[in-house]
Amino acid sequence: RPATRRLSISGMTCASCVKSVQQAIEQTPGVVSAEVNFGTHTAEVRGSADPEALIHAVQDVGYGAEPIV
Ligand code: 9UX
Repeated sequence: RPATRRLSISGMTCASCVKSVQQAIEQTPGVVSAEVNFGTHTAEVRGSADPEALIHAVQDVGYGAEPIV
Protein backbone atom coordinates (compact mmCIF):
# COMPACT_ATOMS: atom_id res chain seq x y z
CA ARG A 1 0.00 0.00 0.00
CA PRO A 2 1.17 3.56 -0.56
CA ALA A 3 3.25 5.36 2.03
CA THR A 4 1.92 8.41 3.87
CA ARG A 5 4.06 11.49 4.23
CA ARG A 6 3.34 14.59 6.25
CA LEU A 7 4.48 18.08 5.42
CA SER A 8 4.29 21.27 7.44
CA ILE A 9 2.97 24.04 5.16
CA SER A 10 3.65 27.72 5.79
CA GLY A 11 1.96 30.79 4.35
CA MET A 12 -1.63 29.56 4.01
CA THR A 13 -4.01 32.28 5.14
CA CYS A 14 -7.30 31.37 3.46
CA ALA A 15 -9.27 28.48 2.00
CA SER A 16 -8.06 29.34 -1.51
CA CYS A 17 -4.50 28.90 -0.34
CA VAL A 18 -5.41 25.43 0.87
CA LYS A 19 -6.88 24.60 -2.53
CA SER A 20 -3.78 25.85 -4.37
CA VAL A 21 -1.48 23.80 -2.19
CA GLN A 22 -3.66 20.72 -2.47
CA GLN A 23 -3.77 20.94 -6.28
CA ALA A 24 0.00 21.46 -6.47
CA ILE A 25 0.58 18.35 -4.38
CA GLU A 26 -1.97 16.28 -6.29
CA GLN A 27 -0.23 17.12 -9.59
CA THR A 28 3.15 15.88 -8.38
CA PRO A 29 4.12 12.55 -9.94
CA GLY A 30 3.56 9.58 -7.65
CA VAL A 31 0.88 11.20 -5.50
CA VAL A 32 -2.21 9.05 -5.01
CA SER A 33 -4.13 11.48 -2.82
CA ALA A 34 -3.55 14.52 -0.62
CA GLU A 35 -5.36 16.25 2.21
CA VAL A 36 -4.31 19.74 3.23
CA ASN A 37 -5.46 20.88 6.66
CA PHE A 38 -5.80 24.62 7.18
CA GLY A 39 -6.11 24.41 10.96
CA THR A 40 -2.94 22.43 11.53
CA HIS A 41 -1.01 23.81 8.51
CA THR A 42 -0.14 20.30 7.44
CA ALA A 43 -0.52 18.12 4.39
CA GLU A 44 -0.97 14.38 4.43
CA VAL A 45 0.18 12.86 1.17
CA ARG A 46 -0.32 9.28 0.07
CA GLY A 47 1.75 7.72 -2.68
CA SER A 48 5.39 7.41 -3.66
CA ALA A 49 6.27 11.00 -4.62
CA ASP A 50 9.82 12.27 -4.15
CA PRO A 51 9.76 14.45 -0.99
CA GLU A 52 11.87 17.13 -2.67
CA ALA A 53 9.44 17.23 -5.60
CA LEU A 54 6.55 17.79 -3.18
CA ILE A 55 8.37 20.62 -1.47
CA HIS A 56 9.24 22.28 -4.77
CA ALA A 57 5.65 21.92 -6.01
CA VAL A 58 4.38 23.74 -2.92
CA GLN A 59 7.09 26.42 -3.20
CA ASP A 60 6.27 26.95 -6.88
CA VAL A 61 2.73 28.05 -5.98
CA GLY A 62 4.03 30.43 -3.33
CA TYR A 63 4.03 28.57 -0.01
CA GLY A 64 6.59 26.88 2.18
CA ALA A 65 6.87 23.19 2.96
CA GLU A 66 9.05 21.03 5.10
CA PRO A 67 8.85 17.37 5.98
CA ILE A 68 7.45 16.33 9.34
CA VAL A 69 9.61 13.46 10.49
MO1 9UX B 1 -6.60 34.63 -0.79
MO2 9UX B 1 -4.93 32.81 0.29
O1 9UX B 1 -5.84 36.02 -1.80
O2 9UX B 1 -3.31 33.60 -0.14
S1 9UX B 1 -5.54 32.79 -1.80
S2 9UX B 1 -5.38 34.72 1.21
